[in-house]
Amino acid sequence: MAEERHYLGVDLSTQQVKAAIVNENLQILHEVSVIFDTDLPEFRTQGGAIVDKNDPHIITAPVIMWVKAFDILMDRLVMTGADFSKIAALSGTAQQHGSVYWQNGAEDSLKNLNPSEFLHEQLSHSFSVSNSPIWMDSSTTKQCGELEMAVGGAEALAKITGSRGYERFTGSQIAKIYQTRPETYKGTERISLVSSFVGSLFLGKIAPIDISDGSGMNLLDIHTKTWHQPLLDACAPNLREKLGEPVPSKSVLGPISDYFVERYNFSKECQVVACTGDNPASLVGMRLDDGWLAVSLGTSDTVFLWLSEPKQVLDGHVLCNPVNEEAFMGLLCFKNGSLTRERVRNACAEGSWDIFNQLLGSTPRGNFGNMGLYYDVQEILPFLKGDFRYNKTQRVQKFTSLEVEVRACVEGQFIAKRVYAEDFGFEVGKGTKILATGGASQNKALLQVLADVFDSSVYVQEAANSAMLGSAYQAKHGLTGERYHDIIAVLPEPQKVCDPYPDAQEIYAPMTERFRRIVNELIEE
Ligand code: 5FX
Repeated sequence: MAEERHYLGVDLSTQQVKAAIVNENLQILHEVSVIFDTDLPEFRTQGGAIVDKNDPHIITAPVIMWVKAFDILMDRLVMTGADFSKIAALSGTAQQHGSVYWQNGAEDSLKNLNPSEFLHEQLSHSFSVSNSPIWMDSSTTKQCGELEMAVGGAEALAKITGSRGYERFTGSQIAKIYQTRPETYKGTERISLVSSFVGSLFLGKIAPIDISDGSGMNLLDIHTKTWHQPLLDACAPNLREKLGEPVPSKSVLGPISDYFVERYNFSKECQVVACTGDNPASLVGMRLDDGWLAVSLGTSDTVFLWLSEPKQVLDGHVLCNPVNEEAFMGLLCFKNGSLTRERVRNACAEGSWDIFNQLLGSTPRGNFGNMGLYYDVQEILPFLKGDFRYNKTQRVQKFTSLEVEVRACVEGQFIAKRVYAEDFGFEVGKGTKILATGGASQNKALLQVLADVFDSSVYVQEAANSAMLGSAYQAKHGLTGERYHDIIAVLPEPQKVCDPYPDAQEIYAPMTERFRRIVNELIEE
């Protein structure tokens, strides 16, 4: 092993697979990506996914496309001049919830890979299900009901696994495969999550599932960090053997397989650290810690919380924390993010963010008592679709001015995040800090509203590709056993961009309560 130690992180996300090599100071040395739609057009995916022609709820991705992308990814790293012999450890991350079905005999193929051939040539017969169900699939409502029933209802399932039954979660997906294709299930030697599938390719044998990504399956007891047998039984027979036992997220799984040593000149000592889901890896990449709440403002908006206790909620998810086994993380997904903000910008501000920000700045905090909820597509939190506008006293069809509409949209989106974050136990204005990431975190006018709604200072940091970088940091964390805080201490501090105004809590506390009442009424309707 050369003296200078490098770390590799790989992220198999929905639309692409990316990799970065970082040095001991976590500075990026090499970065490459392979985009499924354009680099592998023969698989005819759209955004990396295939929507079933007969049932749009069924959404999959060809597993062999992922393997082929992996071959290309490694070659692209070679082209950048990467010296694999310096990589001391690697880890991976992937879109959560998706599942990979290894055919009987697949592990033998993984153990006996010929270094002079591509992976995709050698693994083309290793999968019993050629199109893997992914997180966008929503075809398993029946199986979700069955899982909830097996433990006494949605609340009981949420208490055990951190989430009520969600269609995209892996348990119901496996149950559907067993119910609809029993012979395929029987011919399946092992089942991986997409993240542990990435680990398996590097390890040359089936890698265990880590507890953080495992908690996105509706099968893991997040308190004991072991599979919950009644839930396994409710899914399919012999599932424990097919899944293998889950491991802590920073576990060292063993040395990289000879295939990579011989083909790419990796050191024989390079260690594979357990791979995890993209949201847990993002928590690592964003350096989230106790007292912070991260808000990612993208196509969909996501809120991440560091939880010391496993708060029980019916909406949102509690996952095992990838860096601290005692802790948890809260995850809230909002489908209507940037596209909804853009729709209101186009309708009210001639499609210009400058005009949008001027309009936002010309209305007072609290918007004269007006409030709006805007959902272009079926929202998860709350479960609503459509536009809902309220003046000081009642529901209205339209607001009196464009600027009121603009502020209503932004305030409504952030108040919703506050409501669900509070349900997780987040206390606004108690010295907690907000880390804003994602495309819209460039817009300071939006961040000021975020600071006011949460009565907290807002910070930003360069967190592009936080999941991929998080997996590289996790490789170092797993290998060295150093404290997470010491590992990330070399990274630049987040920068404060806004403080809340002194009257923020006075204005937004009552609006938060009003939002809750409005949502309850709308849901009852
Ligand atoms: C989280 O629960 C999700 O379903 C998504 O964020 C996927 O992880 C995206 F890859």
